[in-house]
Amino acid sequence: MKKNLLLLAMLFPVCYSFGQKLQLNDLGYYEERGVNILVYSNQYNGMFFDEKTAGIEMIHHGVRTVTGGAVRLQNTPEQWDLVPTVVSRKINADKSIEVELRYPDYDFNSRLKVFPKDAGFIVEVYLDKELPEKLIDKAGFNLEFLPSAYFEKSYMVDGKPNYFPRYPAGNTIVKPITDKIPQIFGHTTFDDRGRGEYLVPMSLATGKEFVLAPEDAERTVTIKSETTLSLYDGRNLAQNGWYIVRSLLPAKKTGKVLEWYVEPSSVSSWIREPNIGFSQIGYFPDQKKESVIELDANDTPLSQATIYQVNADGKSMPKLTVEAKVWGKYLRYNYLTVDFSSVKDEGVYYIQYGNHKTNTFVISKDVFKDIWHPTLDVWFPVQMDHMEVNEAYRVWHGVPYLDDALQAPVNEKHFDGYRMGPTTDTKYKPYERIPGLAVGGWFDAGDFDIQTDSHNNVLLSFTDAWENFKVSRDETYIDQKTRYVDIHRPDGKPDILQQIEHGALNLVAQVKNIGHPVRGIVVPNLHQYHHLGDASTITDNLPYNPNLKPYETDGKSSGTMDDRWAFTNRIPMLDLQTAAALAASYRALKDYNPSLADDCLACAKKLWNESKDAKMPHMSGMSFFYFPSMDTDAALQLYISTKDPLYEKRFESSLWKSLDSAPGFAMSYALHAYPYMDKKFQKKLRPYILKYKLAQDSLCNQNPYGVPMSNRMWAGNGNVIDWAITNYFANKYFPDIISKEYVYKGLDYIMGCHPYSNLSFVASVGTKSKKITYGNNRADFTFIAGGVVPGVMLLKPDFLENKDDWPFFWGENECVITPGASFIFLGNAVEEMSERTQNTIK
Ligand SMILES: [Ca+2]
Ligand SMILES: [Ca+2]
Ligand SMILES: [Ca+2]
Repeated sequence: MKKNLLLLAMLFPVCYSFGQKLQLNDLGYYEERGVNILVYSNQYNGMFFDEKTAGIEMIHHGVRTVTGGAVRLQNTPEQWDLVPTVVSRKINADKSIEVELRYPDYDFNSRLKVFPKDAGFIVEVYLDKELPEKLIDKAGFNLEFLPSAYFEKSYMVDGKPNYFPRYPAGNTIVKPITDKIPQIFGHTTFDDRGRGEYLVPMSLATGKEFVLAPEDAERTVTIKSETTLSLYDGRNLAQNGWYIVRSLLPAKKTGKVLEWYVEPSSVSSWIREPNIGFSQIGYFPDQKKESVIELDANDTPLSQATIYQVNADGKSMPKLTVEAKVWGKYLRYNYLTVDFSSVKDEGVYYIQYGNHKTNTFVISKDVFKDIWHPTLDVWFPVQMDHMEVNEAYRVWHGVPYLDDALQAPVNEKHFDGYRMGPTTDTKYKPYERIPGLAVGGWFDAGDFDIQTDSHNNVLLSFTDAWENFKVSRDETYIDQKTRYVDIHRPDGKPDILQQIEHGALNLVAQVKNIGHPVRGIVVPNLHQYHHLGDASTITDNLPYNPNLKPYETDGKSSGTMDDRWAFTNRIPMLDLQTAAALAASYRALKDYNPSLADDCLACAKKLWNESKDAKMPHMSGMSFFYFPSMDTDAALQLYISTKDPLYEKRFESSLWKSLDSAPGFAMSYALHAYPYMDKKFQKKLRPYILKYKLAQDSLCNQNPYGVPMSNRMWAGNGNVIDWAITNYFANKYFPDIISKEYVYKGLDYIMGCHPYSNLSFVASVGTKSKKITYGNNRADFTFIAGGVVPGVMLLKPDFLENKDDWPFFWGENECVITPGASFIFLGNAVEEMSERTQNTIK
């Protein structure tokens, strides 16, 4: 019987389920071959609001294509539109899942009930009270479809055919703002130029039966309802919008007010392609080489894999056939490992597993030679604030933010997580100009704010790279005087020192002009914040003048409140972290830019001394994580820079305490201190390294990749890189305890041996790498070379994801400066390690 079905499936590739129905599984979602329906396994997030990772969602033949099944208040909700809170979620005895949603602003509750029926499922919406007056013609049930999953595909509405638009060009209408459901905190994503208007996208089609992608058995979804269904294109309002199918909820009705029948196609023979993980930069001859193969739960594991070598004549020869060892199950997939460490000859190779063949990779003594170049040569220059950045024929951006910055007002809750408490903690009044801030710094991520704590991390990484490896590479022209950066153009100065200078300039300006470092400097308007394009057009670059009207200018100033705000609440732990970063920068800069170096050290000491009087942090000023051992690093960096034993004493007392309570973080400080400390310190550290090794070994046995993958809402590549760096130092000083492999496997993971796909997570590094990242050019579905993405993110309960056809998931694809700087260090570290190995062999 099974054989016959298989035959049928082969004869009729568009082959719908043979009566299998969605079944509720132990993890609390509905499942059938190739289809998973999640009902609020993931909820909306109160920090970033609509992240397109919540509500009723579907994983369709291995790809998450549907999200946001919820009662929503707009045709095409944007990130900062109101999201419902989940009052309750329960699984009923009849295996239906019921969720109560609430919009507190409107005292509006609704209930969704989902249950399997026939070859699909039913969604019902219940109201216990009539729809509030203000939500009539606004509240509806929405289901969102990933545009890239439906590009170049067709749809049918009540039998009438059409195709999905590749680029948004639907109709919109203008409405008075009084009619609008307010966005969070009263902000608006739309720049109405003072006209009191907003936009409403019109539907592309309406009907009672929709069939999406009837030609593609892995993507077909049929939706039927007695209530009118409308299709919208969310990209008309926001580039990260999705295709949305929606039904309005009726006025003056209670009880069951809406019912949809949704039928996703299910290919009964479907098996996800194996994901054969390996390092896309290839392997150093003497390192361990292990491929991790990720298999569908329905796939039958093969017992072996073969490594082929590709010769100059184009012919491939099998080099090694080796056992594919069963690792076991992790989350939803099964895993095999293939160890081909014995292949050591330099050459071009690929892995063949059954009918699946990977792209090629190299084995060479030079594999680590230049992996960090794109990040330092291209990615960091493009992130440079207050500069024009040119690359050959292309201008990445003009000079931004010449109008920096104004004092942020008190009691302000900003949409990017910044907060101001009841005081400014500065001598400035709200909205008063703070002078001297239009200098240095980097765009923190895919957005364009200055985030001080990530600057501190970058300065510490860069100084580390300079001191450990004397990174003298010069491929960037950087002139602070004319605010001009030119990529691929040497200027006789080491780029890493120029970058340290650029970061330090902004931090020193903060401390000098404000008195202390600030949490961040960021645009005040939401319609500026989501900017995509040339950074120099985010503001008008003219200082704000309250005597002029909005959009009015006298040529020197303007009446438009678009200057960035400095969020100035004083945070003692940020002070200490900045003291560490500036104390370190002093050493890197002291011969290169002595006066800035002196400023760095003076600022570091000032912050350190003032921290003695510090009280508890203003919680209002914090929304990111700071670690209690922050004074450890400040004390260490000040000690290395000044050799003052006072700092050493403080460092040691703080370090050993932290090593006992939170060894993970403190270990990195201990190893950084190692070369500067005496034999007694070095001896005392040894047992901690032994303990550290045991802890890492047990941590790394928890998943098949052998690295500490994190499973939070922001994926964990930064952790993996930092872990590999700590292991680099541990190997350097305690090679008998921590082997080089603890460094290599961290790098292998970043370079492609990871779940979901086998792309390198650093854009343009390795044979195949991320082609789509959440950078400031994400609307063009492209990347900035050298950007490091966050990696695989866990969608609860068991789905790891890193999309490469949709750039807008920041938790998966947003390149941030901190891991970028760490990657430059790691690249240099493995290069140094491989040279050490070669010298030993000689
Ligand atoms: Ca930011
Ligand atoms: Ca240079
Ligand atoms: Ca301005």
